[in-house]
Amino acid sequence: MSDSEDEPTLFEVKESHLDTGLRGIPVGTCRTSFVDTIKGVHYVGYPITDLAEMDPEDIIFLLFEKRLPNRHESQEFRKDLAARAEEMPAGTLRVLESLTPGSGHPMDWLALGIQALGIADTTGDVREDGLNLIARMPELMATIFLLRGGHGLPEAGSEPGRGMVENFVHLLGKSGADSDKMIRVLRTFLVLHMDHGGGNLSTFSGKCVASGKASLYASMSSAMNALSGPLHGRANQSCLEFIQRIGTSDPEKVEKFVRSELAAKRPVYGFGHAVLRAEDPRAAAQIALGSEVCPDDNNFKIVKVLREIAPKVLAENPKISNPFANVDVASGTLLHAVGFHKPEYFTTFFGWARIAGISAQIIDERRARGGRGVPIYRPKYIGRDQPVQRLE
Ligand code: NMX
Ligand code: MLT
Repeated sequence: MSDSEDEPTLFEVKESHLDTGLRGIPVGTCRTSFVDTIKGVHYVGYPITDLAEMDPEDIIFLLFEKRLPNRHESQEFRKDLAARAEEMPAGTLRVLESLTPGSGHPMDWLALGIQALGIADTTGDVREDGLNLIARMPELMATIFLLRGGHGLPEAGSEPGRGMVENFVHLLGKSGADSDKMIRVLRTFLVLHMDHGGGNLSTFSGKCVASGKASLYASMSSAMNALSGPLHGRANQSCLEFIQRIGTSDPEKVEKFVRSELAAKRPVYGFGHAVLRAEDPRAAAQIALGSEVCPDDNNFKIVKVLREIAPKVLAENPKISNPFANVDVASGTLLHAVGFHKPEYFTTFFGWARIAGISAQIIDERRARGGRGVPIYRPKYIGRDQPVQRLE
């Protein structure tokens, strides 16, 4: 690659940028979304809060096609997804059934389930594979929830025509008023979590793996493993556990708790961000939804107090770049309030959502350079503390 003198300099890499997790260093372009440090994520130019109440299927169409569907396209897209959600491959089910109920983290089951689906299903065309995986996610998710919980395979037959979230809730065997709230919260959860630019850890990891021309399923399985860490996707689990440990919405006690966590060198989950420098609009959207679906929930009351107090305490430490609430501050509380009582499952919802954005970005990267794809990722690491030496 040759440098041209009239090209603008986007970023000057200094010694101090080394070993900072590539923080702020531009590495490529993204067509599905961008993150404004103050206004948060925009999907194909739309601020996330404008989209929060829309059908998840329409947002997947947006990320894939770079425009919202008209009514006819929306219906056809839903039919296409439903047609792709045919019976789960028997081999995938056997792999999941061979795991011991209750053991391992649900994110491990998800990464493994995706990899097992890939063994049965890979076509080699990343767009086809992405859409097939998206279509199968409701049944894969329900299968993981039920098998891991020791309940066997879903008894209700899959009905993909209901819609993705609706089918998942149906497969779990839920119905009536309780399932309506679950559906309401999950639909918004999926839309809010689908994409967050190209540099978040799970998306970046998935795209790295895909750049070596690995399959969509292998790339996505890697992305799910990247998402599983508590500083990234698993913060939604840790945040609810944190809130449950606080146990009170008394502001003084909440402040004391936050200070004691910091003193113990533990993260204050649900706060801080690598890129954002204001409260995440996805946090505000979920708190607004909580005021509608679970205003009297104890955890939700704690979230509201924490949202006010934690930023003030975190801001006392000048090292912390962003003391404000992030996407994970209320998501676990909402999931818990509508009936998902085991926090360890929460990150699988994040993963389910993110599959749409990561697939769309992998497809875009494969189409680059006239279909040759973005070259294999290969950043430079500078050797340190290893003078050349020879064997005696
Ligand atoms: N609680 C305690 N310490 C924090 C927090 C926080 N919420 N936020 C930042 N810090 C620390 C951070 O660990 C770092 O310490 P050190 O120099 O010892 O490594 C220092 O402040 C500077 O960090 P920043 O530059 O502000 O943030 P960075 O980009 O390194 O990390 C997060 C971003 C999101 C990993 C960090 O804010 C964090 O650990 N937050 C709590 C966990 C969380 O909620 N993660 C979810 C993020 C969203 N997601 O879903 O991915
Ligand atoms: C995300 O949605 O992936 C998180 O906010 C983390 C990030 O963008 O780095």
